[in-house]
Amino acid sequence: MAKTFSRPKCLSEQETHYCPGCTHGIIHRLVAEAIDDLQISGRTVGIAPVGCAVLCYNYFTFDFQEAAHGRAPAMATGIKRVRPDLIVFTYQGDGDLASIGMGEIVHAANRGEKFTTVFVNNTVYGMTGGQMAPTTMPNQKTTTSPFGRNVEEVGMPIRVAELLASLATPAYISRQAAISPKYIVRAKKAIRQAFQYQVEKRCFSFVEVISTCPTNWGMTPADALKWAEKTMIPYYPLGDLKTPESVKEE
Ligand SMILES: Cc1ncc(C[n+]2csc(CCOP(=O)(O)OP(=O)(O)O)c2C)c(N)n1
Repeated sequence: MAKTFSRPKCLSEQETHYCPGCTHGIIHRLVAEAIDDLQISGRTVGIAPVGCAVLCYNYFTFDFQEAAHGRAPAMATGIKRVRPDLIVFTYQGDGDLASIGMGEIVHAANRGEKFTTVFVNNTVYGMTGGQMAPTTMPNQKTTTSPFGRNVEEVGMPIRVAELLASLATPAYISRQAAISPKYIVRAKKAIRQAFQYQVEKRCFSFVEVISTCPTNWGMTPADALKWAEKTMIPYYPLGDLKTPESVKEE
């Protein structure tokens, strides 16, 4: 029988610690496939976040550096500026990137730093027990919004991709989803494209990936996928928000 699928070279054999139904593992795979495909593993450095993906350096075979909570863009800036020959990316959750680290990502994007960010939006702080994040949906129950996110008190969820796409400098801003095969195929293309732009020195490049957290959402993995599609995608529309071509047309 023909083998149609195998483990990307950039993924280690280590089993992940993620909960059943979590999409971090899928997104790791898409990153690994992109790095394999572009043949850049020997010069790639990832910056791990503080969050559920804190141990992601165990799952990739290329180099990784751990950053303080939300500070991955600062570390990526330093590494890339000192070693512009390296391919540098940050991998960050919504608590890490859109809460404590919001200032870091906005300024790195606006400076046009020559690295790539993979932003995993699962609407909660997964690692610490499912607290409300800037991306939590209106009326969504979390451990710190037990009656649902009250938008009168805390405002509407932040659309990070749109916010960064409003800046003049970044080259590539995209939002994708890892919640069903049809979306994953597109997410794979966008993540590869984001790294390709970095290889071509066209940056800042950024891909938000709509994700799930069945454990903290209190749902089965199957229900979490359905909820993400029904509730998140209408508010967080998918597709490229900004490309180097769209910048030229402005
Ligand atoms: C300075 C600092 N503040 C707070 C924390 C606690 N903390 C650890 S992970 C985390 C949030 C992680 O959520 P997210 O970035 O959405 O990633 P996920 O776990 O959902 O993948 C927080 C607040 C910390 N480790 N360091």
